[in-house]
Amino acid sequence: MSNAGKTTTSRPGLSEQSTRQIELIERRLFLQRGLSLGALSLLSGCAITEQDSVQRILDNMSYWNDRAQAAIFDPRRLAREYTESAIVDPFPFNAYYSEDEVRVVDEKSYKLELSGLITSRKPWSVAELHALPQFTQVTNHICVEGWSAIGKWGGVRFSEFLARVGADTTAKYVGFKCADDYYTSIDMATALHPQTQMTLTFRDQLLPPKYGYPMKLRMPTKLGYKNPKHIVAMFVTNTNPGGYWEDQGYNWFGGS
Ligand SMILES: Nc1nc2c(c(=O)[nH]1)N[C@H]1C(S)=C(S)[C@@H](COP(=O)(O)O)O[C@H]1N2
Ligand SMILES: [Mo]
Repeated sequence: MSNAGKTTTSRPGLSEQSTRQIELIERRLFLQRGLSLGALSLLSGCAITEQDSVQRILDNMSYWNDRAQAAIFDPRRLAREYTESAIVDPFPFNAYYSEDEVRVVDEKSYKLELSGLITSRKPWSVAELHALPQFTQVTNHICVEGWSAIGKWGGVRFSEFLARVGADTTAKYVGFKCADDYYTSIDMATALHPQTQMTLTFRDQLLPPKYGYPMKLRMPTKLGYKNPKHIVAMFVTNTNPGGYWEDQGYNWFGGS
């Protein structure tokens, strides 16, 4: 998702931030439910006119949505897997910046830092990650910008990595920091889902810089923006760490 070229129509009496949030919500409602904000105000019985009520409605809706999605998430239900003939080529690139600004991480200086509720916090090198047992999956990636694409990713089952480093899997969240300014976080049930992968390869090749070298988290049960690329640090916590787009109004759970 890139902000470039997006215009924000001003709404009388509302700050730019609220206007932007309304636009994000409208977009999501429309994509997910075919609802307009007008329809929502009829349903909720609220005239969406002033700053306070807008903020309250948005916060409550997003919180309600997180709890509802967490409650219906089935940790054993698998996202669909496809045959290799379904792989999209070229696979789309997306980030909050354009492709010529992709962060190129240097293998020699790279360390994956671990912190929070984890017993073995030793940092991991790229080679050490590649030495762990690997699996591949051909799954669909859905971006809220309006595209989806099937790709093939390989890497380490995240639940196995969490067990290996002694993560407290009774904690609520895993947070991620990336080599760019991106950050996000996920619920523990999704972290432990069998298709959640610490991804090291794309189409059987080393993960290219634009798709998140040296490591990204790939979850076919979540929307694109929940899948952090170029992960440099991860931590286990009971305090929701939010995320780059989530903190601007995108739904935190972000299930697909
Ligand atoms: N570090 C980082 N990770 C990120 C992003 C980003 O800007 N920076 N964008 C997210 C979004 S919105 C999408 S759709 C996917 C795009 O992944 P792709 O380039 O492999 O298609 O990466 C996600 N992870
Ligand atoms: Mo996205």
